Amino acid sequence: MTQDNLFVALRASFPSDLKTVAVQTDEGLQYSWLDLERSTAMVANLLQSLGLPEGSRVAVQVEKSVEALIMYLATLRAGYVFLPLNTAYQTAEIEYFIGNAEPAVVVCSGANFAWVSKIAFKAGTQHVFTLNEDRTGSLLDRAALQSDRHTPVQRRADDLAAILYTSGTTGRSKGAMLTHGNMLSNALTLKDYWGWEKGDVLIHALPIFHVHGLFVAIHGALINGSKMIWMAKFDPKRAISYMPQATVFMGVPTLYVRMLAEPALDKAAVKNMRLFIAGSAPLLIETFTEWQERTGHTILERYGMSETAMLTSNPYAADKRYAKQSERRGGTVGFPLPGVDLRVHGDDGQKLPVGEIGAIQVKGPNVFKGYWRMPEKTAEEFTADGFFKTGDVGKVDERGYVTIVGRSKDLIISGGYNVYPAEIEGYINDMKGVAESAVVGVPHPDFGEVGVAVVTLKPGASVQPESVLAELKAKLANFKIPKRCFVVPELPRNTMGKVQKNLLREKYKGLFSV
Ligand code: MCA
Ligand code: AMP
Repeated sequence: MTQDNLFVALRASFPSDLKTVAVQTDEGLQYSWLDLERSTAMVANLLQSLGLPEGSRVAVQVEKSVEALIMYLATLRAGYVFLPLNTAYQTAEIEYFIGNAEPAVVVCSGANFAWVSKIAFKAGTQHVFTLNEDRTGSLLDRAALQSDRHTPVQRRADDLAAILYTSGTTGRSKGAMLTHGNMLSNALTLKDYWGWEKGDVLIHALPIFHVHGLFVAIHGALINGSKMIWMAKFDPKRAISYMPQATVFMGVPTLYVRMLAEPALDKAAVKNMRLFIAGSAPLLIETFTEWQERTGHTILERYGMSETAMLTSNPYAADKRYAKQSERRGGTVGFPLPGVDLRVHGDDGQKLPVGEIGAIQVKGPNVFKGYWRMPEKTAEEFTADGFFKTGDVGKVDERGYVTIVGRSKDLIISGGYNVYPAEIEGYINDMKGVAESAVVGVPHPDFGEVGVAVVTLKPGASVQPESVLAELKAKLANFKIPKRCFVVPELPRNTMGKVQKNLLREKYKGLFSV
């Protein structure tokens, strides 16, 4: 049997001198490649000592730290399935994910241990560890007793490596099952496509609960043996101050908008930088152009999903093997990556001619295995000939550049985080006195797009918009809370009785005057 464990491929790319720095933190701590090798061995040994069943899920809801990165790598190394959870998630959200995934191990912060462990034990989890930002907690205490030698567990390319929950248009989250093969193929493709070179240093500024920060950024650096400057939390001033020591930056558009607001961002500050990459949400052409003017660098925009990792990318440079063009075109997401088959289909299922707008469908070694324990949902999202329906609407021009023009799924992308209106509406509709609600996305200068809730009441009821938002805040992750709420007499409907969200979007589009 071949050894396809992703960790082994990442480990094989570590530099030959393991004593050099692999990760440098905001606090000035330095972790060598040897530290990563040994600490992941210790945590992997701890996991293996628990006698967990094959395919066990390891759910982790902790703040970003190098130890959280070690936890991820150790889970791969030990052959288990990593399940990252955003630290903004609250009780109801965690209850759903843990209940659905039934992890054998849960890792949370000490501060959340009481409520998280209660949920976990109820769901049958046997082991709950703590891991804090200051490198304390039972996980590291227990791992410290383990050997720092460990042989990575044998995995096949088709074995699960991670489950990433992505909300559904019905409001119920689905766990996207990604394999070792999915992630390794994507990492190798991007290493080549983005021209990673010896000596590259990545500023890691994103959270590590989602594809962008966890896979694209971490795998990108590790598979190139590149050092990471590890920011526990994004701060535009600090990010700019790291640029003289770095060469690559990856961010959601909001990070670029925030750095542009800093006077320190100029050509001198980015002199050492090789590449700026953006994704997870549409990059406004204004941001793209302003960045070009201020820094002399052209942001490379790419497009992906939790279910597929990266799908398309603007070119790094002219390369005859891949792209016909070397130009990074603002407003487009570039070309399908090598190995990715991307097509645009019409409503009746036929392939559309060049330039026409339709549903984006994809196929490739990076496309996930299906939704965790949802075979019907999985079947619905694939075409008969094996293409995954992305839910994004776009077109491909005559030169092959892909442009995303919208989404068929009702989704708001706020600061790079996905917010599903159906989930929020469900909570609002359950509130006392509320008849119904509609949550729509409107433009926002910082987050790109934010949610606005429009609510109607039951006859005789009196509910204040502030109390709707306060009640939501008590239940849901903070980034999902609509930024404004309006109580109105009725929602606009079409002749079929369907709420016309487009009219609401139009009505409220100037609220945050972009
Ligand atoms: C924070 N807030 C937000 C968001 N983030 N509101 C809307 N959208 C957001 N994204 C609100 C909080 O609710 C809070 O409000 C206030 O801002 C301050 O919170 P704080 O956590 O301090 O905010 P921040 O540190 O300024 O965070 C902004 C951020 C963060 C750095 C842009 O949202 C972020 O890291 N976004 C990146 C997300 C990401 O990595 N996405 C990749 C997904 P209040 O005080 O009222 O409570 S992967 C993906 O999409 C695909 C696969 C792909 O292609 O990559
Ligand atoms: P997620 O569910 O977090 O994986 O989000 C994936 C979605 O983010 C995609 O289906 C797109 O709608 C959106 N997305 C990612 N990158 C881009 C981009 N560069 N431009 C526009 N939308 C994007």
